[in-house]
Amino acid sequence: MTLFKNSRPNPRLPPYLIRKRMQFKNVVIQSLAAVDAPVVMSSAEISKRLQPAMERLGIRPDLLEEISGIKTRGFWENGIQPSDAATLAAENAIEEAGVDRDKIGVLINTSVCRDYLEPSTACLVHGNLGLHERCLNFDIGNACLAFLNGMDVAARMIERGEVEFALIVDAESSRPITEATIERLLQPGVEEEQFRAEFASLTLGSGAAAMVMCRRELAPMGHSYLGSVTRAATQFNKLCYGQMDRMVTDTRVLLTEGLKLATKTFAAAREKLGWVVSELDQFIIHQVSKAHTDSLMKLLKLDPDKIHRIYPDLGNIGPAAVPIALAKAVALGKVKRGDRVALLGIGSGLNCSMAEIVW
Ligand code: MYA
Repeated sequence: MTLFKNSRPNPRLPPYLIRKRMQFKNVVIQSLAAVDAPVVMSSAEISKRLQPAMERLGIRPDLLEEISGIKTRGFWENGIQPSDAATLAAENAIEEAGVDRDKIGVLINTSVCRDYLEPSTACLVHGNLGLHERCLNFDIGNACLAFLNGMDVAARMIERGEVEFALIVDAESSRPITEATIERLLQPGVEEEQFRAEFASLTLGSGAAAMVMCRRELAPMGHSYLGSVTRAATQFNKLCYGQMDRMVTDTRVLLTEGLKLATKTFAAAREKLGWVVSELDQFIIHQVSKAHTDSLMKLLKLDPDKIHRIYPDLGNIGPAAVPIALAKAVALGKVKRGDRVALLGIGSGLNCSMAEIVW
């Protein structure tokens, strides 16, 4: 899915930009593309495959779907690497932007999943796209938060005049970890403790996203990126850790401490970005599960109509979740031109960032 033709200038930008402390005056989002992974895997199917283990451990069969709220997630076809999916999303975003690819000055890949430990996924995507030799390319790794970090780094380079156009990409592939987790949990010696520790791995989904950002004068109809705030709580850096085939999560403490950090970061956004809950039109939240979304909504007193949920169909797609949720909210008309949109990201570590755009 690619998005939006730039058709009208942004009507709501000037008055309130004057009021607030903007970090970026010259940065816009020119295009955004989201690609769904085509192979649908339901929670019912995963639970069916895990039935012998769940029965033996006395875990109710509907737990995964009922408690997490995740009905399905996507997988890529076998053999599709993260760099392939990221390239696909990037091609869509470049086409939508209509940008000459030789003018892209930096490519940032933010995927958790990767083809190899080295080289970087960014350089595989750079090569696939045939970007210019002058185009800087690198990965940013920060768990589920990296796409927001990528946007912020790109924005700094654009604002400083170092590059005109930046491309941020992300692609996640949850098939390997889901398959490996199911196989492991079916082993005869597995106890409830291990099942609980690996439960979160079953909520992961696949997908890809790409965004072109540039200097405002190059895309006057673009969507303003205003800035972000971030907070860290790295005393909790072992609550969720993983490899391509195994992730271990303390789901309860992660939820509690994640919410505390989100509250702290939201307070920073009130202070630095001038946020008032009722004045923001849409909240694009990192998609973890029903429990996380409902708790955050209650805590920050967010209007449920202002939160677009993609986890029921797509699961937790890591750093791709925020750009994909934004793309889908735009496509559905939930985010309209001129809307003030809060991007709320959180990642294992724990790190939390919140950014504002004016669509
Ligand atoms: S890291 C990935 C993290 N992903 C997850 O943790 C997803 C899975 N977790 C969940 O869906 C919830 O936490 C669950 C608990 C459902 C687990 N294994 O009242 P409860 C049973 C098996 O305690 P809740 C990332 O994305 C329990 O026995 N079963 O449930 C980045 C009970 O069963 P029963 C389990 O606390 C960082 C039932 O569930 C487990 O509401 C994200 C209900 O129990 C388990 N491990 O949910 C940071 N645990 O009914 C966090 C419980 O039969 C962000 N059960 O007695 C937080 C803020 C959100 C966004 C912020 C944006 C800025």
